[in-house]
Amino acid sequence: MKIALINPSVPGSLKKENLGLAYLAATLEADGHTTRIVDEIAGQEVDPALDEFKPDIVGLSFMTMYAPRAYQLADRIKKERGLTIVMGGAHPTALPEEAIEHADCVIRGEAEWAFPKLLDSGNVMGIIDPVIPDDLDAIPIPSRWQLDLDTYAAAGEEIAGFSYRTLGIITSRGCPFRCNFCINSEREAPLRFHTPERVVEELAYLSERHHIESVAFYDELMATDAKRFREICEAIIDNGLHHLKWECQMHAKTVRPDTLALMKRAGCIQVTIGFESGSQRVLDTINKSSTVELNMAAARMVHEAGLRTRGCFIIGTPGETREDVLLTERFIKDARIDFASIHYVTPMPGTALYEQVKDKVADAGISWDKFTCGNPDTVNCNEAMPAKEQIQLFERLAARAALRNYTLPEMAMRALRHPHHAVHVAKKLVSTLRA
Ligand code: B12
Ligand code: SF4
Repeated sequence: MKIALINPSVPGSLKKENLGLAYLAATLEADGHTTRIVDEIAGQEVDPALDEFKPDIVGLSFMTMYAPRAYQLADRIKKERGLTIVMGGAHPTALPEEAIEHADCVIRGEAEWAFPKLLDSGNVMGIIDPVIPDDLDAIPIPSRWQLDLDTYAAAGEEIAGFSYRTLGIITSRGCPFRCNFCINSEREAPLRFHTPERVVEELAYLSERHHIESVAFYDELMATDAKRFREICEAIIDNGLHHLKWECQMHAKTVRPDTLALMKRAGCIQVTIGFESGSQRVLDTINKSSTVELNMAAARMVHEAGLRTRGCFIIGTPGETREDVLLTERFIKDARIDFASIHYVTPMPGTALYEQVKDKVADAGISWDKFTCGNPDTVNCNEAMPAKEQIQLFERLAARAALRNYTLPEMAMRALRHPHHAVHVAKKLVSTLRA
């Protein structure tokens, strides 16, 4: 069969490759099907691609913010071409009853084995809860060749003002923690790992074929199995791939000085940690499985190892007060976070937080494309502060972080590269800091 796999886009989409679709394309091809990824984010147009490829089936992959675009495409393709539509990805997995209104079939969660099996059955209908892969190395290497990797690599990753030619890789799936704003709070999927051999094979391919300077590890958390993580670092060094600069996400509990030293030797330059808040009360409310002390110690260890910290923080969780936000601001300074990413809490479908406030979300009737995690204009989840005050605190913290995140030469470099964006940011900073 011929299957078109569509990656919908919205204005302002991040230019990061959708590896989920590349994994699916690889397993479908291994099962004898012909696939074509049609990637709006890389600038490809759906209609000419479908005219040329003439698929039997169309698959759409999307997170919540892309849902309106995905539904629009699906309805139009059904009406004009009468093709069978299958949906998957974070949003259809969370809200399958909503998605099936625009599709013949929704597969929830990881679909590498389920999608080909479904096509073989000839009964492409309904909502399917698949058996997910347990042995990750058994999944073929994702068909990255079907993605416009040059566009993605060139979009790059910016670290400390420098932009590196970057592509992503996934070395594990799942997370042992259950933060209430994350889909892992509701998802049953166990932790699974690729072997270091497979990781090195993919890294070598990206380095040789796509000439990347840097790699982004898209794992939710990379060091949950400390032994395997150390083996990956050693394999990177042994295979001469430590010229690649990289960053990864860690939980404070998995940060250890000896591991950090090895990571640095293997090319790591930045560690991302979800500190979320400087208030223990907030950390407990969101089920972070960490303490302020542990988070502070982790940030210090990262600094002492000579690596940069990118800290993620969240504002507006239920019960958060002004004092809690001020503690977060204090934490960012005291922990000497190099790059602070400030997010406004958003009840993303599929999370425990969404389950808590879903009636409010339904009443508000806000379009899913507003659910970007940086947009205070969705639903206020926090009764402890008036929405207006909370948004002001969020914008002030985000503005102060933006000023701290770059040194003056780094700001100048960015302004030269993106002059229009620089003017916009400068105006926003001035108005926010004045308020
Ligand atoms: C890597 C990652 C990123 C990367 C790359 C994203 C990308 N282009 O794919 C980066 C860092 C850029 C990113 C950014 C964001 N992300 Co993100 N990200 C992830 C993460 C950790 C892993 C995704 C992944 O690659 N998994 C591995 C692959 C194999 O799985 P997959 O993509 O889900 O695909 C499988 C299935 O979903 C299914 N499937 C997928 N598509 C289709 C299609 C069909 C037809 C079928 C049948 C099946 C199917 O089969 C695939 C193979 O098994 C997930 C967490 C998670 N566990 O999903 C969050 C996650 C997807 N991200 C999320 C969010 C919110 C964001 C941001 C908004 C965060 C922010 N504030 O910046 C941005 C938005 C970016 C944008 N504007 O496009 C949420 C989405 C929640 C939701 N309800 O939509 C998640 C679930 C994390 C969370 N908070 O819980 N993200
Ligand atoms: S540690 Fe990260 S990936 Fe794991 S549940 Fe918390 S936010 Fe999600």
